[in-house]
Amino acid sequence: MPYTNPVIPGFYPDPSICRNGDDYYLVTSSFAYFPGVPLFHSKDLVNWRQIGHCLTTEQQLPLGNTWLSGGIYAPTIRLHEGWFYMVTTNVSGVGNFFVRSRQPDGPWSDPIPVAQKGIDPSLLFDEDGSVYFQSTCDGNEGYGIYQCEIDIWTGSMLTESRLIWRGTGGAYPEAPHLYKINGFYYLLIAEGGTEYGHMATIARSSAPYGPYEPCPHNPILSHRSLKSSIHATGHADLVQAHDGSWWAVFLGIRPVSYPMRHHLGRETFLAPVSWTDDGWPIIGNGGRIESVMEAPQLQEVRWPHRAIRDDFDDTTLGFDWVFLRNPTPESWSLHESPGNLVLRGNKVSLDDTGAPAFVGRRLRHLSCNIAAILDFEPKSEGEEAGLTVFMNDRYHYDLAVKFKEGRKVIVLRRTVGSLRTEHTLECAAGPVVLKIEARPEWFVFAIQPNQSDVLELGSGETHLLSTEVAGGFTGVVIAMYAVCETGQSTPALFDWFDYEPVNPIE
Ligand code: 6LW
Repeated sequence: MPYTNPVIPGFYPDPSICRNGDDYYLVTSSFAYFPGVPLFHSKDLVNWRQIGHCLTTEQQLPLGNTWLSGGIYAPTIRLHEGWFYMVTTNVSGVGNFFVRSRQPDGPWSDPIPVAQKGIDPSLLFDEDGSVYFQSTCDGNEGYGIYQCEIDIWTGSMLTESRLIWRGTGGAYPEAPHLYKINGFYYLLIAEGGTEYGHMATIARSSAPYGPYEPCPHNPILSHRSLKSSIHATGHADLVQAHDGSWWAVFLGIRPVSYPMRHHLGRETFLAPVSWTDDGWPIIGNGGRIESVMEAPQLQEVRWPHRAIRDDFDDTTLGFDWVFLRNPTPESWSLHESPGNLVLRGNKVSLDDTGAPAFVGRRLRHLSCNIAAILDFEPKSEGEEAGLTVFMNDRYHYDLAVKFKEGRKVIVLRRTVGSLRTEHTLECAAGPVVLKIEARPEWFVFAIQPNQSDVLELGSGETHLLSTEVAGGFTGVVIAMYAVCETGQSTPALFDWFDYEPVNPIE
């Protein structure tokens, strides 16, 4: 039976996977969004549901005012002797650290730092009880994959960091994962950078510190020289399924078209792994993967689709909602007005690198229709609340209700680097529906004031809010937000938020 890639659409990059019996758990990077490290669960490697995050407290994930592509880089998840371990890097904080938990959906422990430098940390638990810690760094032996042994209870380094492999010569050898398979230590890494030159390469040794012999048919995964609708494949992690078959999860992108080539962000893909007679893995069809591939021969378990409408009737936010950095408690509430998400703006705007009143979810489809109803009667100059199509603090489109020169207006603002346009329109009192049509080429903005007709206000090019233009490691987040320069904020009540993919399997 076929399945469609990506298996986790939207910017969920740098996937890592582990198995517990017939349950699979997968984590991805999250940068300056909070909570951090989204955690997914599957029974068949194809259908995934988010079951939470590994980093849910400010103590686990202090983000300060870091830039949006700071914070949490690549994580790794492993299971050993009944404990789940998630190791990652807060590039804007402590550096490399891990958390542990008996249950994958937490609660996860306080952070346990590991002194070895670099990013993309990973762990191998060896049969003799040794715990090997890998990361990619520019160390005293040059740039490459370094390893040390650690005490898995305290995180202390038990040995010095030593360079174990520089890769095959591609730029940026990173994303190491070490596996013990049939007596060999297999070291899987990424090279070529996380764009169109990306690839996965592998080497093996009979000893954990090498010498590592590169696979004769590296790269075992790459689309760097292919004509394909999928590119930048790399940053892979391997897992042996409970039926004995092998699979890889990895990141990739789906460029909208040539030459604009913008994309939603780096998404999570799945591909089968085959082994050569002399014990080397191959991902996909000789390193090439497709949008549609033959699914694992596992019992399919589907999860309920996320409802189009979130009516904020629960007492907690759904797992796919994120804040921008660590939210201030007073900036949001599901209790102040039951059945509404209430945002109270603070002085931090979307152009700042702080924590505005902001609750958003990743744009996970190139074509989808978004709407939210907002009841907001601002009273102080400059106060505003609405929806933002947010790539980062220098690239975002905002559709909001604002108090400007003594009156309530609708504002459509487009911020593209140093360029900004702003159009305003008188707005009557009462709730207003804010509408965004996301399409591969355009975001189209409209409003529907209190029971009246829909009024289209304008549009903004989609490719201007993509890494190709805005840079960084994230993708677009569609968020509800509020700002209040005076600090005396008026509550902004969002009664519901709709996210409707035009083509759910897109
Ligand atoms: C990730 C590293 C990378 O840690 O980007 O370009 C970082 N390569 O593997 C963030 O995704």
